[in-house]
Amino acid sequence: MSASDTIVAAASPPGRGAVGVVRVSGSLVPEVAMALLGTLPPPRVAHLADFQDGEGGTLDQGLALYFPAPHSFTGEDVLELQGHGGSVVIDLLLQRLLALGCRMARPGEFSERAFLNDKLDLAQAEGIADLIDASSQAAARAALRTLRGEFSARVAALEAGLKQLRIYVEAAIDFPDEEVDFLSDAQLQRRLQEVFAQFDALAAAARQGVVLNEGLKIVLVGAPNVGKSSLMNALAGDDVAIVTEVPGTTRDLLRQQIRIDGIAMNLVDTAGLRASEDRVEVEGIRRARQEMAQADHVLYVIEAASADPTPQQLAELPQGVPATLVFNKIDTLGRSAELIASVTLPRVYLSATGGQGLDLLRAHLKAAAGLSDADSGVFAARRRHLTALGEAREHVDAAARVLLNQRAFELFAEELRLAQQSLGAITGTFSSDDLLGAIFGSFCIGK
Ligand SMILES: Nc1nc2c(ncn2[C@@H]2O[C@H](COP(=O)(O)OP(=O)(O)OP(=O)(O)O)[C@@H](O)[C@H]2O)c(=O)[nH]1
Ligand SMILES: [Mg+2]
Repeated sequence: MSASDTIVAAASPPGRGAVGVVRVSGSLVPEVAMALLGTLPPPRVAHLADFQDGEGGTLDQGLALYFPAPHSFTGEDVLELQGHGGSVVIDLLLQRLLALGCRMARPGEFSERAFLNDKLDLAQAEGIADLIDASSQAAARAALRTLRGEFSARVAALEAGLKQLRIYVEAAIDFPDEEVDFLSDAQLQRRLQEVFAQFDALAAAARQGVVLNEGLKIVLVGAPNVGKSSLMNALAGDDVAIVTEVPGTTRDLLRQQIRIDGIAMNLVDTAGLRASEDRVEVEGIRRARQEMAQADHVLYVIEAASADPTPQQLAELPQGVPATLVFNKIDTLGRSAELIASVTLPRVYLSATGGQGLDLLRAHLKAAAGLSDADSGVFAARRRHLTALGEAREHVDAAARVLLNQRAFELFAEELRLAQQSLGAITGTFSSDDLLGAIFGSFCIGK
């Protein structure tokens, strides 16, 4: 499969519709247009034509749009055919185009070509997929901002800041006699602080973008029988998990997506944590721990009648992941529902089966998502972007350390170079074929 192949795919969804759109991209486009339409339509003008079957017959009648390279979505010659939206009609058209030398496009291949031809960068291409997959208006608006390059522009600003810093320090390498002056230069310190502030602001914005895009991963953990599965069912409003009075009921991870005011929450129910000899249960507990470590938020469920968890029990919670203590089964105590949010480890008192306090938990989770109500300025982002930002920041951290502690200018410059490389992974300046394959492979066909 080469990028010089001419590719074709239906751009409209399968099934019946008023209009079916087929797109062709590549160097064969003029030839294909001549054979199919009997003419090469004027550039960028809707042209009504018969789609010819090559044996004197007509497959369909519709509009043809010709976008000559490089002024097209992919940057190549593109022909867009708008025919009638029936699956047989579209199939016939695709067969004809394949017979004319085109091949079927892989998922995301049009966008991939647009990326390879510098029509958009990687973050923008991901914005396209996120716009198509958007499950709320806020998510769609955020994806559009990314598609328009707002995220990329912020990354570019950060890259420019790093470059300035590097130039500044490279001057020091070139004029070693002035080393001391450079080091004592308060400006350098100030510049470093500015870069860190830029990093933090961008990471915070990107984190909101990830939440809008992918939702929050919320993992329910706790001892057996405390009511984790009951809580999962109550939040989901459905009997997704098996509930019994037998401790150790749940072994597999159970996943269910819910929405709280449009924000996706990906709930994961897990096996109760305890020392067990049972092989199946031990594996379940291992998975529960693994899942907990990757959570955006952990709900640590305990029974309202039991004492507060011991420091030893709390030590099981992963470092750096926000957690909430959920005191379940308040109905057995006749206690009223309550949310205590303004503490390091917030508490919710509720009853999963009775329903008291569930609204408090929902409100708490929504607040934990950290999305400001006015979503202005939020752009869609993905977890891989956050990872890349984190890596880049670590390199800048390391750069600052070697400079201030060891005066090692070469190491400093090297760390900055690595930081820039990490940032480049967001927009695709530095990206492996594997990464590109994974990203574009998740797109829909025809996009
Ligand atoms: N009274 C009362 N009982 C509850 C409540 N929530 C759960 N239960 C009961 O507690 C028992 C255990 O519930 P599960 O949801 O299976 O508990 P779990 O934490 O998932 O248990 P494992 O999967 O074994 O770890 C069941 O008999 C539930 O009906 C509640 O709010 N009030
Ligand atoms: Mg369970």
